[in-house]
Amino acid sequence: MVKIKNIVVLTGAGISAESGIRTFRDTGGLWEEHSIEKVATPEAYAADPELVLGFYNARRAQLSTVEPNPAHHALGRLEKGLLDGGGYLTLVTQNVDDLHERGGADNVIHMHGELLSQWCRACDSKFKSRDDFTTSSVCPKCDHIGRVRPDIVWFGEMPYSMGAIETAVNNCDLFVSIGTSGAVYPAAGFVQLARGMRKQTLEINLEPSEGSSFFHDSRLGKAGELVPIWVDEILEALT
Ligand code: BV8
Repeated sequence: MVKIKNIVVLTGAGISAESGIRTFRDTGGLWEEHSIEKVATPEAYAADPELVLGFYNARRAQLSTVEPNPAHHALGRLEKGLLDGGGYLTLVTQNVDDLHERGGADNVIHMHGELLSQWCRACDSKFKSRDDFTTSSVCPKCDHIGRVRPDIVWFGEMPYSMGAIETAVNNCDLFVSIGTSGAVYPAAGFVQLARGMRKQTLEINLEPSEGSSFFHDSRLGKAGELVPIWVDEILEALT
């Protein structure tokens, strides 16, 4: 049997649900209260920037009230354990929170951007900030007023690091999807990419995702309970 040393993990909102961050499409999810077209597209930002900035200000402010859960900590442990064993974890998240980093993961690909990062459209620089932003906010790099937008990949925009993600899938022994509904592309298509490259695939989710039938294996339940168990299995098999 091939030893599993290189792993790509894709996470979605479900992994942060037990930390108290709302998911998007579940009952009570964010998209029940906010329309995607009004808050998560470049057109929405052009039409009503204050509304969009307010939506992201509130979610950014929430970050200081939540903590990583056992699933985030387990992936931090997996990153270190694989490195010690001569392998590598590529942790790709669709989440814009910082809970993976606070759970101990050092190399996280935020393919849909980050709440704590801002992007000045005047000078094209990106900078970290916990502040609220308005249409009067000033870029700390170029002093332009009103050109700072959330560093978030909205619908219709190209997700980040697609080349690096494809390379990582190509080089992995196992692709694992955790806490995502499989409703948003291109992330939802990674499992098919992995299958096309003849990789093993595993889904860990509360319920079968939209792409569930593409996975070799599926573990259903809470990420906070299942992910630490799965990580222990992987690290034990490495020794
Ligand atoms: C692009 C902003 C071109 C950040 C987000 C028609 C068909 C196919 C595709 C399209 C189409 N029309 C348009 C598209 C493209 C579009 C798309 O996919 N639309 C869908 C809706 C049809 N995609 C795009 O526009 C993307 N860009 O395609 O560019 C391109 C790209 C590559 C190559 C060539 C061309 C840009 C997408 C970025 C969207 N940005 N939001 C923000 O505000 O947060 S999407 C939003 O959805 C979040 O980022 C989120 O991460 C993402 C995915 O959602 P999930 O994480 O899966 O969350 P969800 O609530 O859905 O599910 C939670 C799951 O967790 C559930 O299954 C639940 O059971 C489970 N769960 C709950 N609790 C737990 C749990 N599991 C375990 N434990 C628990 N405790």
